[in-house]
Amino acid sequence: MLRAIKNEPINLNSSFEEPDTTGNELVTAEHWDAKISRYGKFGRKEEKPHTGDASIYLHEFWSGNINQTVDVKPGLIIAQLKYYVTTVVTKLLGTVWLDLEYLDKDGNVLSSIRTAQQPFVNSLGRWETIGVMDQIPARVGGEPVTQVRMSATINGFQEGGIMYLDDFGLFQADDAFNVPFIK
Ligand SMILES: [Ca+2]
Repeated sequence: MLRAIKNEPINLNSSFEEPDTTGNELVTAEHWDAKISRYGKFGRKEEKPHTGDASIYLHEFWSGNINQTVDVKPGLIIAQLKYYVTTVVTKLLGTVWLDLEYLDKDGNVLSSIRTAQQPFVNSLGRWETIGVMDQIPARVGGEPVTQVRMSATINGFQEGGIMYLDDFGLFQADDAFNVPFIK
C-alpha cells in the first residue's frame, strides 16, 4: 500500500531565495544553470514570489531552459514548477514544458521524458502549475541511473510579456517506492 510522506524538495534553492554568488550571467539564483537561445535571462527578483521573497523574472526572453542536476535513487519522482504570466500583453504565443533527463555518474543521458507543452494563454494573471511524475529505473542499458537533470523550457517570450517562475522542486520519498507528497 502506498504511503503518503510529506517531502521537501531534494534539489537546491527550489524557491530561488538564494542569489547567485558565482557570476552566472544567465541565471542569477544560486545552484541553477541555464541554456538561452538568442536572448534572455533568468533573473532572480524580489517582486512577485509564489513562496518566500524571490522568484525568477523573465522579460524580453526568446527561448531557453533553467536546469539543475540532482543526485537521485531509483523509484518514483515528481518535478513541479509554478509560473505566472502577466496579462500586460494581449498576444502571447509562448509555452512552457519540463524535461527530466536520467544521467549516469559521468553525466551521460541514458533516457529522458518531457511533459506536454502548456500554453501561457490558458493561465494569464494567476499562478499555474506544471508537473510530471515518473519512475526512475535502476539501470538503463546496464548503466546505473545516479542523477536527474531537471529543466523547465520557456519558449516564446519575444512578444514582450512578463513571466515569473517559482518553486521548481524535485521530490522523492525517503522510501523511493512511495509516492512523494507535496505540501
Ligand atoms: Ca520563492
